[in-house]
Parts: sequence; C-alpha cells; structure tokens
Amino acid sequence: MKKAAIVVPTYNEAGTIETLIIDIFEQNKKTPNWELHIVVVDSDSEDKTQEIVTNLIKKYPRLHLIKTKKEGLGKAYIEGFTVSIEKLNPYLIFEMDADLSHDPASIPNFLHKIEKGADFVIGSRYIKGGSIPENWGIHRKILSVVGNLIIKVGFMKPRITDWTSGYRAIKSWIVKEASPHIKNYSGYVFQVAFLDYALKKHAIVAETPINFKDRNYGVSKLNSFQTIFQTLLYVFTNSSFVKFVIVGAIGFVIDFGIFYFLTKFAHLVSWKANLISTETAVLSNFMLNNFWSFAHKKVDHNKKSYIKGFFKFNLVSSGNIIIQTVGVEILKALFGIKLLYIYKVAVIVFIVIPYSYFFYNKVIWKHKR
Ligand SMILES: Nc1nc2c(ncn2[C@@H]2O[C@H](COP(=O)(O)OP(=O)(O)OP(=O)(O)O)[C@@H](O)[C@H]2O)c(=O)[nH]1
Ligand SMILES: [Mg+2]
Repeated sequence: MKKAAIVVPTYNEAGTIETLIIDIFEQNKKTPNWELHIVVVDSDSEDKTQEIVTNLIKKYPRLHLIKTKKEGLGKAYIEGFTVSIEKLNPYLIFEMDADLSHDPASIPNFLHKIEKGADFVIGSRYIKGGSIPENWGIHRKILSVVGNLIIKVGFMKPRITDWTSGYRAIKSWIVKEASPHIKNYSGYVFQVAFLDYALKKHAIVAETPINFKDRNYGVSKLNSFQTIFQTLLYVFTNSSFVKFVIVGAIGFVIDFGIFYFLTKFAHLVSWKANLISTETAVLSNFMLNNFWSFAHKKVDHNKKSYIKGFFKFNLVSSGNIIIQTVGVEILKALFGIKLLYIYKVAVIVFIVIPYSYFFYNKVIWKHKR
C-alpha cells in the first residue's frame, strides 16, 4: 500500500474544513491501494479552523495539523511538504484547497493517472470534462483563460491546459527537488514555478478534468493585479523560449553591427564581411543559448561536446539562412517586390523561429533522461 499526503492550507476555513476532511477519508474507501493522510497547514486562523481539526484528529489518526505564521500560500505549502516528508515519507503529495472548490470525488482519478505512470497530475478546468463556475465574473474568467494562454505560449507547452490550478498530485521526489526553487514564490506564481520546475526535471505530466466549484463560505485571498504582474515576470525570466527570442535579437544586432563596421570602416569585401559577422553571431548565439536559454540542459562540460554542439548549431543556422533566402524569394515571386521587408519579418516569425526552436530542443539541447 502506498502513502499519499494531501496537504491542505487553511486560513479561516472553519465553514468547510470538517466536510472536506470527512469527504476525503470517504474517498479512501474507493482506493484500497492507497493510504490517504491529510496534512492541514493552518496560518493562525482567527476562526475555529484549528479547534475543529484538533477535535477531528481524535477520530481520524491519519489527520495531522501544522500551525504556521501567516506568510502566504507558498510558504504554507513548503512547510506542509517538509513536515509531510519528514513524518510520513509519502510516495505522493496532493495540493488541495480547503474551501470545497476542489471536489474530493476526483481523488481516485488522480491516483489512477499516477498508477498509469504520471509523476505530476494536474486537476484541469480546461480539458474535456472539466469546468469553471458559471457564475464567475467576466474579469475572473478572462484573467484565468488569458493568464493560462500567456503561460502556455511563453513556455511553448501547448498541451498543458491549466497552469494555475491548485489541485494537484505530485510524486515526492519532485516535491523534494523543487522545494528550494519554489520556496521563493507565492500564490499562483508558486503553482506556475512548481510545474515549470517539474517539466525542466523531465517529470511526466498528466491532466485529469476537475469541476472547479465557487467558494460558498469565507473570503477570497486573491489579489489579481499583483498576481498578473508576478506571473508575467516569472514567465519572462524563466522561459527558454523568451530567452531564445532575446538571444536571437542580440545575434541580429551583432551580425548587422559587425557587417556594417567591416564594410564601412575596414573596407572588407561584402562576402568576407558577411562570413565573419554571421559566424560571430552564430557563435554568440550558441554560447548565450547554452549558458542561459537552455542552461538547464546545457551540453556536457568538455571540449568534444562543445565542438559537436557548435557544429550542429551551425548546421541548423545554415538551414535558417537557406529558409530565409528561399522563403523571401517565393513570397517575392508570388506577391511582388513591394513588401520585401515584411516578407523577411514574416519568414523569421512564422518559419525561422519555430524551426530553430524545434531543432534546438530536439537536436542540440535535447533532454537527457
Ligand atoms: N495556510 C495558509 N493558507 C492559505 C493562505 N492563503 C490562502 N490559503 C488557503 O489556500 C486555499 C486557496 O485560497 P483561496 O482564498 O480559496 O484562493 P482562490 O481559490 O484562488 O480564490 P477563491 O476561492 O475565489 O476565494 C484555501 O484553502 C485558503 O484557505 C495563507 O496565507 N496560509
Ligand atoms: Mg478557493
């Protein structure tokens, strides 16, 4: 029998916590292969949350209470993870809200996905069978849908539909490895950072549909403006794709700068100048991508790997030059010469960027499992 610890952070959830605990243990009857524990992490609630949990512990020996200072959701989760691992050494850890937004009836579906080989299961509101509350205000719907879209594109992970969901089941090894990275974040950013980290560690991520229910009791702790800003900042500073685009732009400036200098001031013939400027840009792009954009999977630290990686990088870059030249010529033949610069931009955005990002990920900086 495998152990799963369901970590439930609470702040003033006296209206729902008892029902939640009873419902979760009720689900355990349907999952005989699993020993479910509940770890409530309460941050100095002013209502009766702690009292209710303390009383229930007498009836449920697999219920545990951790008391923490009020320092935000991220800190509460980290505390819950650390104590769960120390005391229970579980195989699996759940994240779950206490306000009944997350239906315990979905627990068996999460466990099923884990049994089928997933390391990290997201309860998703945006896949078939999942839903958000109908009565959510338009601004909250937009926030959630657009937020997820931006994160999805930023991280180039189109198959993950719900990045901010706080209903998840994660294998303990990932929780242990991720804790030092995610402990600096809170709220929704915490959830995004956790998933991003797991993906970079090559965890097998799966989704199971959930019907997210609106809270009926208590008060929301969501601060939308701050949340959007922090989430965007996280994506911007942690996405390989965003960094890859920045590196591309730097390469463009280096290429043009050197070419201009060599032709204008050093009076070099254009083909020689081109060769030098392009190759310098290719070298700088390779280094910047290796030590920054794809730093989490950089090529092995020896001369042979660098030379091999750089050679492959040159091949992909040559492909780039060919695609650009041919692409622009085709557009020119089809639509005339007038919009030449627009053609170049279009070819770069729609073909060159996806092409090189794909090859960088699949050939040069591929996952080593
Ligand atoms: N321990 C602890 N729990 C917290 C803290 N902030 C929020 N929570 C809990 O985290 C869970 C999610 O918080 P919610 O306020 O429901 O946030 P939300 O689900 O995004 O928003 P609404 O449900 O619409 O209010 C709930 O179980 C809260 O009680 C905190 O600072 N410490
Ligand atoms: Mg909630």
